Amino acid sequence: MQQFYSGFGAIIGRTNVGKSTLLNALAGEKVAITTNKPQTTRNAIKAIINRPNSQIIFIDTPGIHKPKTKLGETLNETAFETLKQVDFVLFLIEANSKEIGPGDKKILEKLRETNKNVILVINKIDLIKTSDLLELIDKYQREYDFIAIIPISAIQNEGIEELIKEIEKILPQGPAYYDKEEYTDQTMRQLVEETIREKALNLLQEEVPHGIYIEIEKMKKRKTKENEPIYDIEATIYCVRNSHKGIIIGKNGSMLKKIGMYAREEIEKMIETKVNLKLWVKVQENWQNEDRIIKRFKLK
Ligand SMILES: Nc1nc2c(ncn2[C@@H]2O[C@H](COP(=O)(O)OP(=O)(O)OP(=O)(O)O)[C@@H](O)[C@H]2O)c(=O)[nH]1
Ligand SMILES: [Mg+2]
Repeated sequence: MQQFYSGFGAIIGRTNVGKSTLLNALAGEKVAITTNKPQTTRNAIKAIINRPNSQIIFIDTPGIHKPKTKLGETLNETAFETLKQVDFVLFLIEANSKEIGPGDKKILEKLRETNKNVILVINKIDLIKTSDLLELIDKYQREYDFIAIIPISAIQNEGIEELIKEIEKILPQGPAYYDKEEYTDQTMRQLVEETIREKALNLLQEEVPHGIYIEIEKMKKRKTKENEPIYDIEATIYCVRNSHKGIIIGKNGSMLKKIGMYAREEIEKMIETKVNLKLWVKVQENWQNEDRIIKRFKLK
């Protein structure tokens, strides 16, 4: 009988380097939301990839950054805790960075502590000339004994197959941990919350996006008069200031309408059912420091 291989791998890196974009490229599906704003990812999110002789479970993690709130500290902790639970690590950096900054130094320190198989993945090579990479590679090679160094462009799907091949070389023998049909561990509720957050993050500017979180109040399937299935979904966008609430609602409700429209379109595609989406906005000033709320971003 042919051998089967499987394993868990964490994707770690500073915020905004493209970890979630890489997760989606590896999965060939949209599993995690991605935006051009830092600190987008707030949970360790799994994507399950099935190959003929292997199953690889990738775990996307929140980006490492200098925390300003308890939420920020929790996000960093979640990322570093994930490192301990995996068989291998993809350490993601940006091709256009010149130096090893404090965030990457901290990550290298944690990698040395956990002593895992680490692949250095250099993302966003579409932004540079490949010859410029040599210096960066040299700097990182002095810091850690990586099992491989792979340049990629997650957004252009470049280098992804090479990366998977490299991972397959180090996968231990093991069973398929998840059903072939499963592509993520997120619940439908989480996927809906994240979709709304992505649309809000994309449309909002400056400090407003960092201060929001989404809560689903209601999600119920029913039949329309025409006997068609439809989901009624009600969700609240929480923000940290009254002025932010005004911005999120927008003139005559125009911003909230836009967020709702984009989110509804994507949710409908995702669950292949019509959706009636109602959004509310509420202020909860200090939620980023409240244990009751930020515990949902801790590793389970
Ligand atoms: N040019 C270029 N941009 C990329 C590439 N990969 C990701 N990006 C962009 O980088 C930004 C951040 O991407 P994310 O995938 O959200 O980054 P992340 O590391 O998950 O960020 P956090 O969740 O905040 O830690 C987005 O605007 C992406 O479109 C790439 O290969 N090339
Ligand atoms: Mg992310």
